[in-house]
Amino acid sequence: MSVVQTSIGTDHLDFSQPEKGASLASGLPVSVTLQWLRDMMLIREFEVRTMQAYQDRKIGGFCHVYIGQEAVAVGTIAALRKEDPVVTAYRDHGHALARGMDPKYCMAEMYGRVGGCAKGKGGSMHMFDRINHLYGGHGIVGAQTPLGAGLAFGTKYYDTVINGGRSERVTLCFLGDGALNQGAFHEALNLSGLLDLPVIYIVENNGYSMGTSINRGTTMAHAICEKARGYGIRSCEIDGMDVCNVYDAMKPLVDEVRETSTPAFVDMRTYRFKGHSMSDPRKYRPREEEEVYETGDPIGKLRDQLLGRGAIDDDALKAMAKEIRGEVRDSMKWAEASPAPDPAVDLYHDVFVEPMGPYTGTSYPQMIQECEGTQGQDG
Ligand SMILES: Cc1ncc(C[n+]2csc(CCOP(=O)(O)OP(=O)(O)O)c2C)c(N)n1
Ligand SMILES: [Mg+2]
Repeated sequence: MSVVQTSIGTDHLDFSQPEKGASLASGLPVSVTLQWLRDMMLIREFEVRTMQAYQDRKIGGFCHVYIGQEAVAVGTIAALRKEDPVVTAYRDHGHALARGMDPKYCMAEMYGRVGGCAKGKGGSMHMFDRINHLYGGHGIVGAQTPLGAGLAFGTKYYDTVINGGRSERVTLCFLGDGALNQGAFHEALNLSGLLDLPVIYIVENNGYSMGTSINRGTTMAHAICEKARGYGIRSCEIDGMDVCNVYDAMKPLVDEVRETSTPAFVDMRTYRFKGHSMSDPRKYRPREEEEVYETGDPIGKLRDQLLGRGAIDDDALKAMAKEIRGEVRDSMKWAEASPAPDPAVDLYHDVFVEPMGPYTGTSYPQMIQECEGTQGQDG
């Protein structure tokens, strides 16, 4: 299988002749790039307010914000079709918003309220949105990698065997660099290579797994694509701090995976600006290192590029920021107003499977057979 070569950095972007309204990402109108700026700003504002709500004890449990990594979710998901499945780890608010989840469902989920996307039973790490084909949010490191393989197997089976056509969909399976050392990840890669599954494993390589730097905890940290090569899976490195670069590298890769129905692997270089979780004082890395990455803030970069080209001006930018602040504020109001789940009603519902279905097809689970005649009771 071929190794896809992609450009790293922004060298391919020519700023020598700023042109009003000129597109920054190949083949796309500038309105799309403006929408990416808005999407990234929404995620940033959402996460800033999430941190405040956590400190105010309105959000409990584990909570990991996506600040610094916004270009990854926005640029990769932009390369997908609506019906392509997405699955990710626990740092998942950005993926949910980029995939199209209404911020109010995302915020209420973190507040543990019934107005959340999982009726408040999943929390920060378990964003789920079937309509937008987001299949979690997973708290166990690496647990989503076999699910990525399974989703790709499922779509390919459906498209080719049940529908008798071509394999049409591409699954994006995001993971952190810490998941590279999980057995499940290697099993998923092996099966994906073996069965030619249309899935792209995107390692959001932010250099740290909690407080452990990738160099200390992972072999071949300088060239993790080699791990994919061992499974015959093509791979590439992408600068994940520039949304246009992410899109420009991802779009041909997604198209190729869709066309060939074979897997791929991406070492997406990024950086989380905040701690691992809300309880991390981040003493394991020097402030100077953080400052270097902060100067490459993906939002600031795109904003300056668009301003420089006259695609947006300060007033329009301020109006955009104001609108986003209102949207996030509304999401918090929605979360506040939404009731907590009622244990008597919600404790046993949606936890595994509704005993009476809806269930179609030839497999008829044992528990459903056992529940026959007990309609209305919980299993
Ligand atoms: C199987 C498993 N082992 C350990 C943990 C504890 N844990 C939670 S997050 C984390 C670090 C993962 O880092 P990485 O995959 O790089 O993701 P990032 O936080 O950088 O996004 C660990 C070890 C866990 N959730 N699951
Ligand atoms: Mg990491």
